[in-house]
Amino acid sequence: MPADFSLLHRICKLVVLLCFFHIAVTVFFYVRSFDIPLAFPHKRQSHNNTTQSGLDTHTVSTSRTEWNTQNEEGTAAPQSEPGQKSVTEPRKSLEKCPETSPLLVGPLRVEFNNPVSLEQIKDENPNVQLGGRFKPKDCEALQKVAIIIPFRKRDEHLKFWLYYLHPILQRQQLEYGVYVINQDGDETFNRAKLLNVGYQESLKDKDYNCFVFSDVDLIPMDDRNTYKCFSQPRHLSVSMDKFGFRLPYNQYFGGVSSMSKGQYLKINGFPNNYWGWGGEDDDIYNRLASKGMTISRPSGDIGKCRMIRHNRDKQNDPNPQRFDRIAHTKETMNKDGINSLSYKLMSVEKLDLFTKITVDVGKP
Ligand SMILES: *[C@@H]1O[C@H](CO)[C@@H](O)[C@H](O)[C@H]1NC(C)=O
Ligand SMILES: *[C@@H]1O[C@H](CO)[C@@H](O)[C@H](O)[C@H]1NC(C)=O
Ligand SMILES: [Mn+2]
Repeated sequence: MPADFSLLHRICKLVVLLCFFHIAVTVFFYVRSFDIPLAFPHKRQSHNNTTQSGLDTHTVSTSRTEWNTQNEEGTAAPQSEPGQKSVTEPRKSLEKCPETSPLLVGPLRVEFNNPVSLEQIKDENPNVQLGGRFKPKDCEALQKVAIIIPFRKRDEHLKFWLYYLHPILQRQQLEYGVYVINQDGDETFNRAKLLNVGYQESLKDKDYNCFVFSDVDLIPMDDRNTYKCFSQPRHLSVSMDKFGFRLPYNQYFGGVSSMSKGQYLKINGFPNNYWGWGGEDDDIYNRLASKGMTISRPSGDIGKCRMIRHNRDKQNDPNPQRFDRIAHTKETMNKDGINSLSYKLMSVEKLDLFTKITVDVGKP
């Protein structure tokens, strides 16, 4: 009898212990998934050990409150056009689109298991015009956005990008064009220079007032993460699966970002001399900070995105000069940028779902 009782006692203890363990695990994962900026409140670029030179005075605010207010502000800087409504042609002028599109659906499922074809994407997006252009039918878009994608030999990724992004961008009621900037030849890749080329070439097409710079392998997981511009430069890919849905460091500006024309010109565009992987995004951050700008971001939840897994590209090894370069952004940025850009245009192809611009950017 007493033996049975002690056995029961032990089982009970075990059950209680298991319960505690379960709760602890649940709480741990709940807290972990909670939010990004609280994770590394004071470290700067520690994971790839860059040091910033003298530009540190402008810390990016990551307090929750500021993040949220910046999230809410939908107002963009790029209002260069006079806002006068034409009285003479009332039938042509549409109402402005609302600040928040009513077509948004929120979180999206994104996966890369089944390949997609250009035909299929075209059929599913009948309103996308030649060159990958779109504007809403029923209202006048608040911004004209050029989406710039630096590219070389990533056709499979591009298909997924087009498959996911065209429907999202249309639901966001943007007037937009997709520009794939293809680096010609097999020299070392130069992401930032390709972005400069995209800025310059897209403006030959239309008077865009906002530029979104996106890697080809990044797909947003929520359509409330609007691909438009804000009163401060915007970082859109804030919680990538690659980094465990966290921001790797507060100054991180890689992946997907947006800038109004004014913001872009204020920093003289991007550096042209970062050959190979890494650092160019930190240089861009230094440029922004040195001009007194801060980074606007969506919340970690809305800013979730997936990266298509891949091996490192050939001719895109880590750039050994990058640490030295980003230490001198402040001295170099005025002479190296959109004002010193030179390249050789090889071809411009207006395809069904995007405009493909092939360019020779030279070599290191
Ligand atoms: C960090 O810096 C040290 C010394 O400068 C260098 O040897 C090391 O490779 C760097 N680590 C990374 C991840 O870049
Ligand atoms: C540091 O790592 C981030 C994220 O991988 C990358 O975007 C950035 O270019 C790196 N910076 C340097 C200097 O290597
Ligand atoms: Mn990638």
